[in-house]
Amino acid sequence: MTGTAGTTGHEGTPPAWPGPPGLGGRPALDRCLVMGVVNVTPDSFSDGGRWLDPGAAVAHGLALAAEGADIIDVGGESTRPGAGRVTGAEELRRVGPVVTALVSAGLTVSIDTTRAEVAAAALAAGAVMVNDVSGGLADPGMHAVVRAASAGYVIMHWRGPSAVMGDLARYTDVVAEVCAELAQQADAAIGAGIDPARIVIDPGIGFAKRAEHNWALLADLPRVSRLNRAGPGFPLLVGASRKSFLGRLLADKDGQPRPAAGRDEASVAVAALAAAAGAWCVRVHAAAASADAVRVGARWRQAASAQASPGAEESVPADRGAAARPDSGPEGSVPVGQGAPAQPRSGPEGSVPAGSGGRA
Ligand code: PMM
Repeated sequence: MTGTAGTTGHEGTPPAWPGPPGLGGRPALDRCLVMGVVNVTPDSFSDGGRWLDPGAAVAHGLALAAEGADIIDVGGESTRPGAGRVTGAEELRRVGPVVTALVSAGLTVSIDTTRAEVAAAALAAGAVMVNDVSGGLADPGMHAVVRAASAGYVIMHWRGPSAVMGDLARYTDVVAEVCAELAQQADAAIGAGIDPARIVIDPGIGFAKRAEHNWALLADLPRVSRLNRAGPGFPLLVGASRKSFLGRLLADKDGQPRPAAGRDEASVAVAALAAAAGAWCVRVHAAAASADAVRVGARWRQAASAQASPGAEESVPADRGAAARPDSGPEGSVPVGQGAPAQPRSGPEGSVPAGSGGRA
């Protein structure tokens, strides 16, 4: 596991999470973080039931961490387009033992849920962050749970449940509209008493988005991070891994989209570009390659920054995460998500991504 594993806050210590740098909790790394996905579900689009068995899910979480994931995101309900709901009891039955085991192993765990009761149980078991793909819109009890635990809170852009989200992918200016709607979600969380320093935002790649919407958002990550407003924005999480807009981009000569299992290289490319654009974290299935990719992104960003202000490169601190990866070089890495010279808190300045092509 990386240097972010460790104290979980469930034994009377203050909750610690790999928060955005300087925003409380343990020190953050000087690079984009890697969040490894553990879907304890029979029907997720990306891994279709491979980790439904609790033992297999725990082993997978441990493997992702060993490969370099900084955070392990455990979910018990599929959000694939068209998916129906499972009950809260079933969701909890799936994720409970997995969260407990991964926390006991010293990993930093987030809980991927839209339900307050599931979030509360996972936080009580030692998870330190709630990843709510509805960003507080699905369960009116979620904000109180996050606030009470002083947990990290990923607020994703969300227009409605998976069963209907395809019909909600209508935008005139997708970046402006996603920013405005995310700002409302963030403002509601802050209004409910959640510490803004605990908030991470996510444009929700593939959620009520068509391929062109996803690409437009990826190409404008700095503006998304700032929520299209002046001043510093929020740390940004990007979850593009294995989603169908990548399958369409990589379609075969007959126009058949590349299946999810063949999308990892493209997902890694997005991770590198998102890291270079200043993302705080990428949510991925392929942890090892993504861990390399975010280091490339950080170094790229550092070089760009040094060129913009000569002399800055020498003063950039070394990647504190390097110790956990023996093959990580000692070269300095630019703080991403907060400390990059051009961004006072999280606003990634140097956007790189481009492209076109939905999980959509
Ligand atoms: N995507 C999925 C599930 N959870 N959480 C966040 N914050 N962002 C995402 O983009 C996101 C998510 C769906 O992907 P999966 O089936 O591979 O878990």
